[in-house]
Amino acid sequence: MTQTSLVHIMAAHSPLSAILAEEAGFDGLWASGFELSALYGLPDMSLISMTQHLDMLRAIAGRTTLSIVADIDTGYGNAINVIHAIGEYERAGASAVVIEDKTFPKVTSLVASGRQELLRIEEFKGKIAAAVTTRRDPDFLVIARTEALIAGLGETEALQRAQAYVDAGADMILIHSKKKDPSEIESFSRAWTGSVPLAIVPNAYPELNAERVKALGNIRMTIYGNYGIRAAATGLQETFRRIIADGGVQNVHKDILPVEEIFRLQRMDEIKSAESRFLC
Ligand code: SPV
Ligand code: MG
Repeated sequence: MTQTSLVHIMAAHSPLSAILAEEAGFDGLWASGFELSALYGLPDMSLISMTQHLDMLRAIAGRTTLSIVADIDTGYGNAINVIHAIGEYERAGASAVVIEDKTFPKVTSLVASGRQELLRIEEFKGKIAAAVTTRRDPDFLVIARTEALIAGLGETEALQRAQAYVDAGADMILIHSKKKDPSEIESFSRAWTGSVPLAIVPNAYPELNAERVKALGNIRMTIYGNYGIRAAATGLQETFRRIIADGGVQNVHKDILPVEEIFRLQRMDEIKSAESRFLC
């Protein structure tokens, strides 16, 4: 397969983070389960409900023109739950879903000694086939994510699962690794001869940049999976600590966005012109 393009997808945990991602020039958004869980102060372990995730996705879709890739974890249950979820996510404004082959409830992939249990291949194939059969828009992407490397089952199992999921109708394979360098991903990519492209989430191996990804030739999507919430938490943590240390906001105010910039991001100008037009 020859590389045609690489899309850069930024995680969004709120409409504001989505607006900032769009302005920065990303190609699309990742409605990340990890980021939304963290926003609620919770670990990413199937604690956030589908309704909570959908509500945020709808709010994001209302404030951006970017396509949204929905991280629907395990699909909230079995193939029947997936059928329900696909209808909901398509209606909510997602352009794609990623479903992972872990058991429900899942444990976040990158945590040390996480309990990583995978579904039987046949059962997960049923979930992918259910998603593909349910979608209304043929361009709505069903991306199958295998956690075989995360579970320590090795490349042969990961390749076997990925091919089985393509056979079930998956449009793309997301291959994830928690190794601290990209060797597992690069090796998988070189070994992959399947008919669909790959997606990756270089959280544990950030040195796998666009240039290296393009050189591999079959990765079409890079998802920046936890950078939004980490950047936001960095800003909040530093600012809050400074205010306590300084005994006020007299220093910190110069180093954060002015309120006028927040007005711009809120599109206050549109409201002002509507006020002068319609508030008679
Ligand atoms: C997410 O952002 O929710 C992901 C990526 O699924 S990771 O947290 O690295 O598993
Ligand atoms: Mg996730």
